[in-house]
Amino acid sequence: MIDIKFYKSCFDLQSLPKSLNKEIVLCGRSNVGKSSFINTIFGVKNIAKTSSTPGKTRSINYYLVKDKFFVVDLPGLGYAKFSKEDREKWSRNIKNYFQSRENIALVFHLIDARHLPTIIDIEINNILSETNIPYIVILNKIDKLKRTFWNKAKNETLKMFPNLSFGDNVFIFSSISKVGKMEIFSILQKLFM
Ligand SMILES: Nc1nc2c(ncn2[C@@H]2O[C@H](COP(=O)(O)OP(=O)(O)OP(=O)(O)O)[C@@H](O)[C@H]2O)c(=O)[nH]1
Ligand SMILES: [Mg+2]
Repeated sequence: MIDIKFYKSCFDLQSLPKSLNKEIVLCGRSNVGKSSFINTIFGVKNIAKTSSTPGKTRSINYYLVKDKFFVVDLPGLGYAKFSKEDREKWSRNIKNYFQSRENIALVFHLIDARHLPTIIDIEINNILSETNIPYIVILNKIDKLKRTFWNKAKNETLKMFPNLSFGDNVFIFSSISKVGKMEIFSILQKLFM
């Protein structure tokens, strides 16, 4: 188990902690498994609260790892009912976040491996590719796909985001089967630990 502590929850961009530490940021649609990803990677049971109801994480939650770097769980956009206005507001906030935080070292963008990237995913990818922040796309919940469909999921993602490459900045992952955990963990280890 890695030394990880809850640090702070913020409900607006004004109350963010000073960006003293390097940050790893989790983003993606609501319910895609961001909070579970944190628990899985750091080998903790439920430090990041998860829920089968979309919209569990409503605040920006900071976790401090080894007293050295932040892991940041961004709220996802609830996928059931959202208006164009909701999406625009959410997208502005996310953009603001990425542009204003100086110490973001890496962003994980989680996508549901079972579906084509959604409009929200395309939006996130656009925002990220306009910044200089390194980011990794995670095809999550791969346990829900039969192995024979894994290549299809990878290829469809790469078709939509041709600037990315598998094994470099695209990985498959599952919090259930732990596929991909070692690969991601070793990336983090090289960067931070
Ligand atoms: N099968 C499967 N289920 C998963 C996986 N990761 C998360 N889940 C489930 O998906 C649901 C949502 O997980 P969360 O980790 O709460 O998702 P989130 O992205 O943090 O959601 P919000 O906080 O609402 O944005 C929960 O029921 C999890 O148990 C996975 O890899 N495989
Ligand atoms: Mg969450």
